[in-house]
Amino acid sequence: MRAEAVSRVKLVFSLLDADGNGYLEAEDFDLMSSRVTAAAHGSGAPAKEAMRLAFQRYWTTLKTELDANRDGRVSFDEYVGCVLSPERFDATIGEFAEALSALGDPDGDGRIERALFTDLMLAIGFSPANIDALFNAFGPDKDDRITVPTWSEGIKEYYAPNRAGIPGDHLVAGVPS
Ligand SMILES: [Ca+2]
Ligand SMILES: [Ca+2]
Repeated sequence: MRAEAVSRVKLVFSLLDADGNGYLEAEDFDLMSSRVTAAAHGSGAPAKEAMRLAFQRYWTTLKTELDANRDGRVSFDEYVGCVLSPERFDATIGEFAEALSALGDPDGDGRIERALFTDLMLAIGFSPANIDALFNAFGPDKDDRITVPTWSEGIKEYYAPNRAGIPGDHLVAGVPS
């Protein structure tokens, strides 16, 4: 497992842990799900519902895989072990990536504008400069748009334990760990 991959998921853990108590709980996912769907301008109810279900599955997978003592919470060490294990997390993150990238393309033309991408990523909690750097690394077209698969694949790659030097690393740059 690469240090870069650990840094990437450490950042996501800190963003998901909305109340900052050092553990992920069901409430953290409810809160994040509400924030992201509220930022999904132009998306219809089915796309938002798919996002809500994807957040729910993200949490259910963690809980099922990790919470052996059923105390309803997941620590960072437990989290890393699960999300950076493709055999445990691939299907879950795949569904999540499809749902989130779909919110970026409410008009269904397959392209995602920077403004909406930024709003969705701000809702998750990433910083503006990091979001911009990531969008640039995705190679936007002349109209400053990226494709839906570019984002979706980028999300899955973010959780790949052995990848480094990828666009997703721009989200971590300059963030205190
Ligand atoms: Ca928490
Ligand atoms: Ca579009």
